[in-house]
Order: sequence, then C-alpha cells, then structure tokens
Amino acid sequence: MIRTFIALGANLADPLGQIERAVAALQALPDSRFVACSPLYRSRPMGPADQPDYINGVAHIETRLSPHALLDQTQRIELEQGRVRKAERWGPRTLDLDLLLYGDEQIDDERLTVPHYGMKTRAFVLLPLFDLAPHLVLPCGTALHTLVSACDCSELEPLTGSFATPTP
Ligand code: A4P
Ligand code: MG
Repeated sequence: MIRTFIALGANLADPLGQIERAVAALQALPDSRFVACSPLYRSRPMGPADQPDYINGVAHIETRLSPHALLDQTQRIELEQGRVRKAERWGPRTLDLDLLLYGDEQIDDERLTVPHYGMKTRAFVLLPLFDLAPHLVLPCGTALHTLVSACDCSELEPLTGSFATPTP
C-alpha cells in the first residue's frame, strides 16, 4: 500500500456537504484504505476575490491504485458532485480533489504533477496536512513543519464540530 494525501476544497452548493460526500466517496475507493480526514477549515479564496469562502481539508488514504488510476477516481468523484471545469483560473467549484503526495514519488507528466505544484505555499493545504502527519518529510527532503512555520495560517478558521473519521 502506498501512502497518499488528497486535498479537498469546495466553495459552492453547500461546501461542507460536498466535502462530507467526497469523504464518503473516498472511503469507498477500490483497492484502498481510508485512514483519516483532517479537521476542516474555512479559508479566504486564493485567486479571484468575488467568490465564496472555501472549506478545505486533507484526506489520508493508503492505496494499491497507480497514481493515474487514483486521479481517474478523484476526477470521477468531482464530476459526480457536479464539477464543471471552466476557463477561469482559480474560479469557484463544487469540489476540487488534488493529489498532494503519492508515497515518495515525484511525477511530472501531462496529467499529473506530484507533489502538487501549489502545496508548499498554501496554508489551506499545509495546515490540515500537518494535523494529519506532523512529522511528514516531502520527497524533496523538506520537513512539513518547516513549510508550515514559513506560511501565514492566521486567516484559516477551524470549523468546530468538523469530523475526523479514521476507519477502524
Ligand atoms: N493535475 C496535475 N497534477 C495534479 C494533481 N497533483 N492533482 C491536472 C490533481 N490534478 C492534477 O485540474 C486541472 C488538471 O490538473 C487536471 O486535468 C489534472 O490532470 P482541475 O482540477 O481541472 O483544475 P483546477 O483545480 O481548477 O486548477 P488548479 O490550477 O489545480 O487549481 P488549484 O491550484 O487546485 O486551485 N482558495 C482556497 N481558499 N481554497 C482552495 O481550495 N482552490 C483553488 C483551485 C483556488 N482557490 C482556492 C482553492
Ligand atoms: Mg484541482
């Protein structure tokens, strides 16, 4: 099994409900074990400001799926939850699932860049990832806690009562 982390983001059509449905869908992935979902956070939009706040979190999953098969699955879940891909960069979306890490692999092809290109600087990714795996070291050798320390996380608002769902 390979240890993977998937970023969850939503800011349209009941974002919290979108994240909860996405977690349920990720719990049902084939050839995989859902380990945990991080606490969830409300975050100001990165990119165009005229869109609602986001709900963000990270899921920890162990899988035997290849990276591209895992991407097929996350894109299927996005589409099943009404995701419409638009031209606007960083525009609003019902659900965004980004593959952050796939073991220690570094992948860069036409479909996949892993580690995810934005993960080292985005508070809404780094903080929930740190909640799940405080001792994580990225494939490049950088410790996650170093990135978290360098990042302004003050605008992230923890959602009280949000769930952490380790499977037994
Ligand atoms: N792709 C390449 N690498 C990956 C990967 N590691 N994981 C390719 C997932 N997909 C990957 O993705 C476009 C293409 O990237 C896919 O076809 C896949 O083959 P997409 O999901 O259609 O496009 P996108 O998500 O709109 O683009 P992008 O640039 O990935 O957007 P981001 O960077 O995900 O940003 N503000 C807050 N507060 N919170 C957010 O979560 N999210 C965004 C989206 C903007 N602002 C935000 C947030
Ligand atoms: Mg995406």
